[in-house]
Order: sequence, then structure tokens, then C-alpha cells
Amino acid sequence: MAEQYVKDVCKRLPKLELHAHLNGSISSSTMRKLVERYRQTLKQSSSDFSVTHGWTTTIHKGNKRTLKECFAMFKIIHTVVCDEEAVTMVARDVVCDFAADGIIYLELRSTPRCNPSTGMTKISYIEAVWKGVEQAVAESNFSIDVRLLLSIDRSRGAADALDTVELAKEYRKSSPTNVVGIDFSGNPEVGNVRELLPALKYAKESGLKVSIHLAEVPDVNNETSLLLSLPPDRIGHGTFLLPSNGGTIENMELVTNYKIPIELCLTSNVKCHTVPSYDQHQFGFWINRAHPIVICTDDKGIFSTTLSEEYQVTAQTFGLSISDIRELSKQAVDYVFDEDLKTKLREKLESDGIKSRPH
Ligand code: 6MZ
Repeated sequence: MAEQYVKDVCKRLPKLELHAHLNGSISSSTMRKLVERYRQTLKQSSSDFSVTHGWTTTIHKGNKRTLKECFAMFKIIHTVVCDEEAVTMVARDVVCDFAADGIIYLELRSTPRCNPSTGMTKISYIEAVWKGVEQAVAESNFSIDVRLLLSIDRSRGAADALDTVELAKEYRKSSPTNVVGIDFSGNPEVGNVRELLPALKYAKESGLKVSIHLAEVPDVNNETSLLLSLPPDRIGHGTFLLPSNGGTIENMELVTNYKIPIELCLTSNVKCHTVPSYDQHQFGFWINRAHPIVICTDDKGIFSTTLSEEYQVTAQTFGLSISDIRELSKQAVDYVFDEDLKTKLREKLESDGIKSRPH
């Protein structure tokens, strides 16, 4: 199929994004606004931080970075997203970007963060995120439903993890922020999963949905078994789960027997060197097994991608037909964490699908 044709179909296709980290999804134009604001409004001197000198938080086309370098980028981003105003601007812009790319349902995940120097607290952070979401939904010409996952950063220890779960419980109850679950993420080379597991169990017992980054790096089979014991409602990446890639048969069987949906982020994995090339991505394995999978962006700002582009590169690499692409976006509805929205989303996909169907 011609590249331009597939590109157009993927762009017009109504899509669901289930794995997007807020601060990794910032476009370069929003990033420029943030850096300028950090310099001017907050009057930081240029020697304060490298954000004022040759900063870069995007891995452009054709370039790659290690996971370690990616995590260094988050430090830069978090420095400029330092108060509620910046958080709201980021959430608003990111939701508008996704809506313009044809996303009809977005599960946005973010780590509640406090900053004593600006007075931002975890609570004011969450509320600032939701304020930005509401602004985007009100302003956007497109119709998009947004739900939040609060992220546990595995590098921050057990007390912080428990605190995040408590916040998620509170916000789910008092609902205006539409928190539906917990994400477990952060630098996979840092943190002790055994210590963090009780917080994740507590989240599950509390009825929160839980998506877990696991096997994102090699040689973590014991940690992966612990995390699979929950079991998670969805898995992020799972790159090194397969026995052919250093995983264990037991872990792989748990994932397949429980049919745990896997959030696959092709460009992220290729750009971070955890997968050598698109054609060697584990997407090929799971699709052949008819295992539940969903295509996602991970950090569209850092990896300079869009969900449309992720669908396009997946289709072209693995020879998917237009109906395969449609089926992938349709199946994603089965895996969303807000059960109450599933019927509405199916109807929307059906009617939008008819409108956007190529002649
Ligand atoms: C693991 C990741 C990640 O929470 O400040 N994050 N964790 N693996 C990845 N693969 C590349 N990409 C992003 O967004 C940024 C945070 O999301 C997590 C990291 O904890 C990062 O600091 P928020 O909105």
C-alpha cells in the first residue's frame, strides 16, 4: 500500500491512547513556551540550569538515546514544569495535541509531584492537571474523553507509592478529576519492587485499575514474577518477557493465561535501544498469537511521534491491511480502564469509522 495512503488512513482513524506520560508528551512548541517562561517569568539566571543552554528534550527522527539519557531528559522537563500554571499549560496543550491527532479517548498518566520552592503540592499538581484537561476539552474542536492514572515513580520508595495510591483512592471517590487507576513506572534500573509491591496490592484491593511497566529492560525476571503476581490489569512494554528475549516460560505463561493486555510503544523502544529495529519489535509475536495488545506513544514529545505515526509504522512494518488497522483501534476499547465509557466509545468508533472510511 502507498505510504501516503496508509498515513492518511491512520491520521483519520479514531484512536484510543492508553499509555501516555504527561510530561513525556510535551511538544517542542510547548517546551519552548515553558523554557521561555522559566527564564523570564521565574527570572532564573542562565547559569541556574542547563535548560537555558542547548537544552533538548526531543529525540528527533533517525536519532536514538539510551533509557538513561531519556531519564535525564525528564529531569530537565520537570525543572521547567515547576508550578501549577506550567502543569495546567502542559496538560491543556498535550490533550489538544492528542485530540487533533484523532484520539477520542485518552488515558493520561502522571506522577503527582510537589515543589517546595513554588509551593506546589501533590494535590495542587493533580488539580492543575485536571484544570488543563478541562480547558482542552472545552476549547478543542474535537471530541475527546480523558481519564487520569496517577503514576508511582519506582525510584521514590514505598511511602511515596502508598501516598499516591491514597490520592488515587480519594480522587476516584470525589470524582471531578476522573482518576481511574495507577501506573507503575520510572527508571527501570532504580527501585526495589519487593518494597513497592504492598502499595500496588493495596491499589488493586481498593478497586483501582493498575497498569505496570515491566520487563522494560533485560535480566529482571524475578522482579517481573513479583509484579505479575498482582496480576496487573495491563502491562506497559513487557519487552523482555519472551523466552526468546531472555524471559522465562513461567512469566510468559502467566501473561498469556491471564490474557493481560500489553501496551506496546514501538518508537519509544526503538529510540531507547531496547528493541533493535521496528521489524524485531515484539508486536509481531503478540499479534500472531492474537494476544490483547494496544499501540501507544509512551512519550510523544520525547520520541517525536504521534499515535497516527505509531499506527502507520506498525502497519507498514508488519504488513497490516486497512481492516487490521481498524481492528487494532477497535480492540483498544476492550482494555480501557473506565468500564462505563466502553459502550459510548464503541458507538463513536463505529460512527466515526464510517465517516472516515476511505472511498
Ligand atoms: C518508565 C517512564 C517512561 O509522570 O512526570 N516514564 N517510566 N519507562 C519509560 N519509558 C521511556 N517514560 C516516562 O511523566 C514523566 C515520567 O513518566 C515516567 C518516568 O517516571 C518519568 O519521570 P510524568 O508526567
